[in-house]
Amino acid sequence: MTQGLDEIKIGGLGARRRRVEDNRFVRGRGNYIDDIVLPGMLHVEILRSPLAHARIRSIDTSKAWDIPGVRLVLTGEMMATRNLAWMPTLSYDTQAVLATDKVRFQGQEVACVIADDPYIAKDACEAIVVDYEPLPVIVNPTQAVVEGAPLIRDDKENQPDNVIYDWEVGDKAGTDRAFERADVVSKIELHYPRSHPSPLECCGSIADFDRATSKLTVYMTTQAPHIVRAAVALIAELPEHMIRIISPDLGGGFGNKVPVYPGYVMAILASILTERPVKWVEDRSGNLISTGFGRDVYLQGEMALRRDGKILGVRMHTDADHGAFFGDAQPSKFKIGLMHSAFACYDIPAAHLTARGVYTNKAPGGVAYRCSFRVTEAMFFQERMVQAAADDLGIDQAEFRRVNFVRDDDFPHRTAFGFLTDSGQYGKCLDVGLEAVGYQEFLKEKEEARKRGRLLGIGISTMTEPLGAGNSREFDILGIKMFDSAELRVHMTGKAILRTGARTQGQGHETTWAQIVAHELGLPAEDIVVEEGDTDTAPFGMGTYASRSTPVAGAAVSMVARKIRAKARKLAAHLLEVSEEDVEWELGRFYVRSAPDRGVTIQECAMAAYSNMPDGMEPGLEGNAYYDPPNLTWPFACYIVTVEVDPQTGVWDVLNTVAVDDCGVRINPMVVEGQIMGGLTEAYAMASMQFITFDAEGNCVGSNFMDYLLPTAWETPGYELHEVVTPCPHHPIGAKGIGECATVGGPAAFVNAVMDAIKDTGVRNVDMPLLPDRVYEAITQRHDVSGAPPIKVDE
Ligand code: MCN
Ligand code: CUN
Repeated sequence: MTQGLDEIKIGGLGARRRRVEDNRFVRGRGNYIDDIVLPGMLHVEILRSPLAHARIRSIDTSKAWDIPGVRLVLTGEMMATRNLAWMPTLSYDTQAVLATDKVRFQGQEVACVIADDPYIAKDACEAIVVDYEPLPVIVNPTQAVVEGAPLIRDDKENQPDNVIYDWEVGDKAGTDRAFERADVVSKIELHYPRSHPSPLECCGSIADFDRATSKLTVYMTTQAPHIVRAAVALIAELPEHMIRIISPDLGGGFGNKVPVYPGYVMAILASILTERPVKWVEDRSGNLISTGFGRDVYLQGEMALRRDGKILGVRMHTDADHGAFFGDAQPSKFKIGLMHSAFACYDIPAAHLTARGVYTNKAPGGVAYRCSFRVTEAMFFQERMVQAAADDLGIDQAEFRRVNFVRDDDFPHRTAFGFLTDSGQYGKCLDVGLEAVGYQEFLKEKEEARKRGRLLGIGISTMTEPLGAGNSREFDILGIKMFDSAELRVHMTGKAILRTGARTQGQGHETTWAQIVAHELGLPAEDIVVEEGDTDTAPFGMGTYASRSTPVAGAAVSMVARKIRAKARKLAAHLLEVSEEDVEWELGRFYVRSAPDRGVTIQECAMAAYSNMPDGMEPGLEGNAYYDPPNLTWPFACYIVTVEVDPQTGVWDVLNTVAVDDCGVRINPMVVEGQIMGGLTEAYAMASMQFITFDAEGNCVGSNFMDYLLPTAWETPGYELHEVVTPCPHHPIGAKGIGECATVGGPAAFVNAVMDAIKDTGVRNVDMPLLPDRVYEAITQRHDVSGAPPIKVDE
């Protein structure tokens, strides 16, 4: 008879446990960067460039210095004396901290003021006089490569043009042959517009250099505190043990808090120079205009098709607009990130991708916003291409996908671009989705409606995406390998503290990691406190992005708990006076195999570790684990959206959204569902309303929440969620990542639905956001509508 614990009751794997961090968040008791006030703290404000491209003739800061309360005014020239005017980026480029020679995008940092309060600093910024000589501006890749285009990066040697890279992957010859054999070739051109993570909390930091101890403590809104410490140690050559990075509660990250921004560097230098703590908190326009954006990629896609629906080959060419500095925060050796994860869920004989990256006069960024390093673009392009191909063949879009899916018995599967996928039930997910949305009935309803002049549409998006960078063989940042870690300390009363190298930004790690420990050790989840984000206390880890926490740090949590259980087993054998081989485990308890009633709880083992250990055993019950995943995890998703488009106005309403997600074993189904709903909302926002672009002068249009809209509960459609569980074969508890799936796969479902509704017009594409006027133009003018900048502004 078992006496093991009920796993759900103790908050283990699968429990819909309420998020413990919400105890403070919903009460307004979070501890965010702006809540932290240190004695004697000064404040930084940044002066930003009004022009997108201009030579700096001179900067006069004298009036700013005269304002009472101003402690320091920094310019690029002064940063240069400390060798800090430029900083390296994670993509082996350089980025200006404060401009010296030229400004290269609107909003670029030109000078900063450090003062007693932020208002004085702001006023003083306005007293700085900068003499600019305007230069011609580039806002899209076409302009960047025309003959005679102005050279943006004239600071660099060996950079004769605006091209950052030309890169390719796949089998060119095989793909060419596939196109020769094709019955039908389907083509489409798309632009995935610039989009912005816009977490509710903007970026900020407090640098606190203590001259007496030589210790530099930096509180900072970062998703990856250890990488920042490593970067400061390796690049600024400060001793690593004298640097402490603390990432306090984060008000969302969504990728925006991965890059290192000039403001952080300014605050650090200012603190060293003034010997006072220095705080920098960014305002909303500063965030939208200058920090890491997502996408801004163009696609020319082609598919070679057999008449019966089989895909024979895929050709993709992408042009990526990186802005003025190549600052992609991505750890792979692939120039265009994981773009070539496209088509991983389809069984395709040959594929070839070429990618070009260019400099433009826009803020740098490129791989931030719930993206897993350009997987968002990859899956959007993939699913838009798939729908166009099904239409070109006149085949049902669901059937077309089914015909081409990798089959359940075909794993592990090597994709046409070389990734190894390991598990999934793609057809089943699609079936669940079609059933839930009432596919056949909807098609009939759509036909009926059409006869009465109403435009209904249905969009499908199915995809498997690579989540969880590393492994360390293929992924590194500045040479540091992509593994992660966990450290577990079980106290004598059986309560415990767990620390990991990840950094939650709202994903719920404080709740879910405790559930993994509960699953492995039978300690109730509420007895485990989880702490992340302080480099002085947390074990080394690469942080949270690319939905890598569960695949990597989460796996480390399992592994460290198993180490603890192995030691506890020895303690149990000692307490039960039997040999270790005679001890069995059930959740929360060891017992004697031949006498199951004789047992000890995990808590009794913990007490023994401090009070009654066997001779020769090291006291205490704690350990750590570093986990290097053998592969990425490959969750699968099927999103289906139905819409009605008003032909009189171009306004479209979502009728129904069905999501079927397979992220393997779910640690906390409620947290997973929250991730999916949030992700779908971001997908809907990008597809329908989020507008940030540039005019011909390089003015950023939409760097405020009047234009760049965040959907509230009022606009957000309802979602119907379903699940399929295909455990990950190489993860200790079978989990796959989920944090980005719906943002990655969602947009194509919304756009496909609208395009399906207006298919009769012959329009192949309207670029996101599908604003009513764009849809209206497409319907009435019967042509594609591009969203590529520059936009025309009224005279
Ligand atoms: N989870 C689970 N079962 C699984 C997979 C995940 O219960 N099979 C839980 C995890 O325990 C975790 C959450 O779901 O609590 C997300 O896990 P995971 O997929 O591992 O993603 P990360 O924790 O690494 O989060 C990163 C991911 C990214 S890259 C972006 S961008 C994003 C996202 O998470 N930013 C977010 N979701 C966000 N959600 C919030 N609230 N705020 C952000 O800034
Ligand atoms: Cu690309 S955004 Mo998330 O990986 O932090």
